[in-house]
Amino acid sequence: MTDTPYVGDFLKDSPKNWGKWGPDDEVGSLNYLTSAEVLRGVASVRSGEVFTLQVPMGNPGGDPVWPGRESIQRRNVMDESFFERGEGDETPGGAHYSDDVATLFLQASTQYDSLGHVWFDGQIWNGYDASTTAGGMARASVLPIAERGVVGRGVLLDVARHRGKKVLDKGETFTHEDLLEVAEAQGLTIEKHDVLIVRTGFIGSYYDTTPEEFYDGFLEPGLTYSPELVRWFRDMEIPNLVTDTIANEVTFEPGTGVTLPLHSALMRNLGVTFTEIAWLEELAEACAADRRWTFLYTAAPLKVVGGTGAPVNPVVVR
Ligand code: UVW
Repeated sequence: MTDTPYVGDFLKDSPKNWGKWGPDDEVGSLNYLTSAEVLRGVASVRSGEVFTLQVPMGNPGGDPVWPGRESIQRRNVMDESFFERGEGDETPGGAHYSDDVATLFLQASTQYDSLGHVWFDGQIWNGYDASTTAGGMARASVLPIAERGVVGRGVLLDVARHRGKKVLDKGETFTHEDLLEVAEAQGLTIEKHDVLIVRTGFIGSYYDTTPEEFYDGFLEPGLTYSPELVRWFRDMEIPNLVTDTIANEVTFEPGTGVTLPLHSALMRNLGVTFTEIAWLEELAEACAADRRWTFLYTAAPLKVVGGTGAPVNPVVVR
């Protein structure tokens, strides 16, 4: 027996945006990113510096993934060694080439979750029946997000730097009020429709330690649920939450032990898109160096039909 409440009871009074963008919507709060929001993002560009936010896929030391998932398995099915063995695919003109094939968890790198990724009470985003997830997402897959693309003003909230740490502790939490405190300390005003990019240092720490140490007692730092936080996301009309953690929130809600309740409260109920495992180290250094925390954020996950999520390499222009 566990005392952990059922997530549906835990969130029974939590607000929803279901129906707000019509009965067929599959991109949720990305609807807030209108052309005017794209131009607001463009207007924040000053220096033309470019940053890419994906972690490498297939790092020799492994990739940071949610326990139970695996790093990409990539192997060559054509390369010079095939030609040396006389097994190469010789073509007229004689040029050689390489080819490779990969098996991957679509959520085992920097990725967008589809809005239908997590659910309870038999309903996913916008009230679609959870049976539509069977065998491939017939509703609210990652494809509509990929087709739309995500472009707007991004703001970096460097919680780790604000707390004077290279990386937050395992299980260390913060709230929307902490984000506002970080913003104030950074001299930044979070505006409606900003893409929130939150740094904990956690993904960066994967590369500084061993997998054994990283996964020991797996408990990520991150945002923690409160009704006020959910209302703040709703009122600020936040389209996209991006973090340098695997799951964008503290692994278990500290008061109850509920696993990842913001996936349900923000993604399922409000349609906030989640971008996880973001690489933020160089971007954070640049922002801290000239104390400019706003930029153009652009991203488009791969167009995987029926996908629960898909890898992405977001591009930021400062
Ligand atoms: C889980 O699905 C557990 O996490 P994520 O949203 O990080 O893929």
